[in-house]
Formats: sequence, structure tokens, C-alpha cells
Amino acid sequence: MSCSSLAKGDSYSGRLQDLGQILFRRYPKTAGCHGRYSARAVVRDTPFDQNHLVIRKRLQRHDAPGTARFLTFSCYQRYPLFGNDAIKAEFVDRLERVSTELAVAVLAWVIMPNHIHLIVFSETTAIDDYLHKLKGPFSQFVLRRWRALGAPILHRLQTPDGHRFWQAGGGYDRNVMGEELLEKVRYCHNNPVKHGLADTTVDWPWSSARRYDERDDALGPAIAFDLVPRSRRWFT
Ligand code: NI
Repeated sequence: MSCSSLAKGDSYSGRLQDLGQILFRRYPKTAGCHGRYSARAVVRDTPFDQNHLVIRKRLQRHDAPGTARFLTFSCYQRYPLFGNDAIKAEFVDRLERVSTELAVAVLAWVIMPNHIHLIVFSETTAIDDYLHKLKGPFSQFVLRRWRALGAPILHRLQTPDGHRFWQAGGGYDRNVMGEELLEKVRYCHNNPVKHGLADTTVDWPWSSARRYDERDDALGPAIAFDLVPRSRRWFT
């Protein structure tokens, strides 16, 4: 899907320029680097503090500050647990709140009926911690509601350890920079179109597409477009 299907295609592509520029300006050495960036190199530049070793361990496993993270996580057994709009709205609220609390910038997101794509950026917060605080309390909240309502879906979510909302495991998860980042932003916004849920990206309210299109009816967290001045030359 191209930008032309958006009401304001120019502003959409302007937003993508901003995003690329944010990461390029701050981390010029890593811009354009695809795939996993060496966490060791980043850690060497990190001021030493008492959490140093903890941070270092985490970084070596997952995090690479200066790159955005493209995250995908799914509902248990790929059941469409986000079918209900009230549940989508609850997740969007928490996405906004938790991201603000933990100083995680949200660059793009989309809620699909049975999975979520999310692109985030943080200089300070370990993504594992962020995901834990985003996914855990949300699923507990929803399962509690379903138990109170005696929702039939609970039978399918039953495991020996109790009810599950999320599929176990990390899911798809990679660092993205430069053009690949822009490609993933488009991928997120285009997901509902690809799956026949909406005619155009902005017809699906449950993504950041409307923020990129500067629409008043956009839901969810503000996108950190203005961290750096915009460049017309970044993405042409
Ligand atoms: Ni998808």
C-alpha cells in the first residue's frame, strides 16, 4: 500500500522522514545498519553505575540503545482475543501510560485481532522490563474481567498454570534502523489493509496511522516526531 491512499500522503511521508532523522542524528554510526547492532560497543560508552552489570547483561541478550525495536507478540494459540473494541481501547490506554512512565518512545503500533506490532525506542529502559509492564497487568486485567463475566473463551485459555492471554515466548523481535525502520512503520500501518480489515491504513483506528496523518481522531500515544528538526533529504 502506498501513501497515496492516505488522505494526506505528504504529511505521512514527512513523518517517516522525521523518524529516520531522529535515529540518524542521535546515532549516526549505527544509522543504516540493519539487523542487530553490537550491544558491546554501546555499553562501552555507557557511564558506569551500580546497575552497570545488570544493564550489560540485558543489552547483550536483547537491547541495543540507539536502535528502534520492532516487536510482535501474539495472543495465546493465535486466538483473536482483541476482537472486542473495548479490549483494544484498554490496551491503547496502557500503551500510552506505560510508555510515558518508562520513557519509551512509541514510533508505530497496530492492534490486530490476534497479535500486536509495536516499534519503540528508548535510551534508558530495558525492553524486557517495558514489555513485562505492558503485557502483564493488561492480561491480568482482561482475564479478571472475563472471569467476572464467565466468558466462554476462558475454557480455551485454560492451562495447568491458569488462564493465559499471551502466547509464551518472545515472538518476533529485532532492532531496526534507517530505511528498514521506515519499512516496518509502513508494514505496521498496512497490516489491517493486507488482512482485509480496512480499505486504507487510516480506516483502521487501532494503529498509529492516523497520528502520522495528523488526524484529530487519532488514538494512542503521541509519536515523538519532534525530537529533532525534520530533514527533507533523509528519505526520498
Ligand atoms: Ni501482522
